[in-house]
Amino acid sequence: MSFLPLFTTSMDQLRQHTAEIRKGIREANGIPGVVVENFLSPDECAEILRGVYILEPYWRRGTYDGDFILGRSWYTAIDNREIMDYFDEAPFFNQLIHDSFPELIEKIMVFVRTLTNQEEVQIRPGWAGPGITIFRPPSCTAETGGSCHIDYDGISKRMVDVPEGLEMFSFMLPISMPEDAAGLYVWPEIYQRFHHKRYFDEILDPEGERFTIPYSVGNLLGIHSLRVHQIEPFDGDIDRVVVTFHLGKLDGKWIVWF
Ligand SMILES: O=C(O)CCC(=O)C(=O)O
Ligand SMILES: [Fe+2]
Repeated sequence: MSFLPLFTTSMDQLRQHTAEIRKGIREANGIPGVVVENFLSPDECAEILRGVYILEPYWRRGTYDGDFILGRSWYTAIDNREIMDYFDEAPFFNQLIHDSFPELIEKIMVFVRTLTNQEEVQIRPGWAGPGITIFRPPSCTAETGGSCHIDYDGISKRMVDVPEGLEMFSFMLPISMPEDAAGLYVWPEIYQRFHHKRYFDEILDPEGERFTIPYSVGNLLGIHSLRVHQIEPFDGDIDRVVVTFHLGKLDGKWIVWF
């Protein structure tokens, strides 16, 4: 198989490898993903998880029954026809998440500044920043896995269709994981190699060999946003809770959103 193994690093080592990582995860058949080990400690994850449950009254529904979001995400806004709500609620949720998890947000911003070699990286103006997804079994997502998709959230159709040079990455930071699987399937090819049925509500049917990226609580995983991927099905009764955000260079500026 021509797919390279994951690129594993730590926050201490990240600075030395930023160019290699950004180039490698952009390439078809390149690095399938980068993992920053021990991005959060088990105690930090447990503390965040407690906060997520305290904030349950603020959860919004995800795409399928049993899927929830603390914060806002563009794809659920599209799926649930809540685009106006997304922009109305983004400032509130950005503040809530910042106030509830200040160290988490600080760590994420240090990480994105380091990866991009920028002194300042902002949340995309008007948009929602990092959010927290909660997938609660039993559910469709647990049983069959997520949809097989790319993250074209908040970028133009042209960027999706002509992705050469597109620097956009999706990051997933698991803070609670079911015992039985729940990682991510990824495929070697990136999106342009696949058939495009509809711009939104894409169902992709990749042909290449699938690669499984196991999730580990506290390890941050990044993939190119246009790499085809899918949540692995999972079992048991533990919620699958993941902090998620996109990092992209749009109009020459690095920004974060979800
Ligand atoms: O939760 C995950 O592991 C990935 C979710 C995902 O693919 C997404 O939010 O676009
Ligand atoms: Fe995704």
